[in-house]
Amino acid sequence: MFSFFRKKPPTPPEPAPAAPAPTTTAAPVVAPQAPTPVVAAPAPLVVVPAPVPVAPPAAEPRKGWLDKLKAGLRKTGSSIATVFTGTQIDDALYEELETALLMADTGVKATEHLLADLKKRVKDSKTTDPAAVKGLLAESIAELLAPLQKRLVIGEHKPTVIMVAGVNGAGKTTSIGKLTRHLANEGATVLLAAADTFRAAAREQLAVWADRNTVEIITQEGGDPAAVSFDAVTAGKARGRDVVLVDTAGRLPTQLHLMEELKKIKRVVQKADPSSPHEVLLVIDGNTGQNALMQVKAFDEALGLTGLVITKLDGTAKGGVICAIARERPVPIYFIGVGEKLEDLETFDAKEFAQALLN
Ligand SMILES: Nc1nc2c(ncn2[C@@H]2O[C@H](COP(=O)(O)OP(=O)(O)O)[C@@H](O)[C@H]2O)c(=O)[nH]1
Ligand SMILES: [Mg+2]
Repeated sequence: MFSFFRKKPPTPPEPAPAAPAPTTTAAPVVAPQAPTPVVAAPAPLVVVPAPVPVAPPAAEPRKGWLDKLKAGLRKTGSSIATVFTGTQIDDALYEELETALLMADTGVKATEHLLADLKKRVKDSKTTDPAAVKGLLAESIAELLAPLQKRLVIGEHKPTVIMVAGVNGAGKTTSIGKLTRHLANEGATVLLAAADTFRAAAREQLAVWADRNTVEIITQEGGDPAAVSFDAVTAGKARGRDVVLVDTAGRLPTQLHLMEELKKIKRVVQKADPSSPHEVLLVIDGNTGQNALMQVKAFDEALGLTGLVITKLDGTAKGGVICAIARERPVPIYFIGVGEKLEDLETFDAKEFAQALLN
């Protein structure tokens, strides 16, 4: 297993906050309850920077991942790559490339940018070989995507509160499950808030993914999602958990009352911990195409997104939308998913993605 997160050494303890007023009378269900230690560990007097490797220590897992990513992006990339199989670099090549990029949901603005940038690169390199142009395009895409490459940091706040939003079926719960396992494997204690209170199955789905020994779930069937989130953050603080992950119900940005509900969750979480939520993630289905950009804009305006998780990049023909996001609403991509298994979620690497796309 390779490191997924960047851990910051804990900050010195803050003064104890005043106990917040409960927002709900119904008691939350806590399941399963981890045994409470009899004696709490004393806070370290000297803070030593945690020697956690940021770079993946093993090359092998990353290679396996890269193969999966390449296979997943084949549908998006193959039509772009065929543009470079001819013998000449001419207007026809650029026109074909424009069409291929647009078909891959790269969007007009990012397509225009990539074409102009590529022409400049071709001119500067003085190449006459179409195959070399493919390499230049990969460089151009990698440069466009570079600002989106960012690591999720945990350990700066205790708990690090991460709110997760998105439309129905985007892969929120699955991604939270995968993240939870990775966090637990790295020794972080996780508390999940099942704020998708509409569906009983949502909690069970989370529980299946969670490592039952190290993960607790705060849930309340049919309850108020904001109240559940409040209880989870309060419990996370009281129990000294490293991360609180808030799973919310799916919603479309056009469902204004549901977007208001999300804003309320964020406000109420802030009451439980004024520095939180530390991360607000939007999970996007990689097959969504141009609509993904609209989702990023709408959720960003409502919540102020700090990061994205792009799922289902296995077999999508619309992977170009990441370029559109980079050009028009550059919210960092923390993770990308290429399947339903635990190992099918990885950190986003701009260069790797660009190369996988054009391979
Ligand atoms: N192929 C594929 N399926 C995924 C991926 N991530 C999630 N899924 C599937 O998408 C479906 C919806 O996921 P879920 O987490 O319930 O979505 P939610 O409604 O946003 O919580 C499930 O069948 C998942 O197994 C992925 O990266 N690739
Ligand atoms: Mg869900």
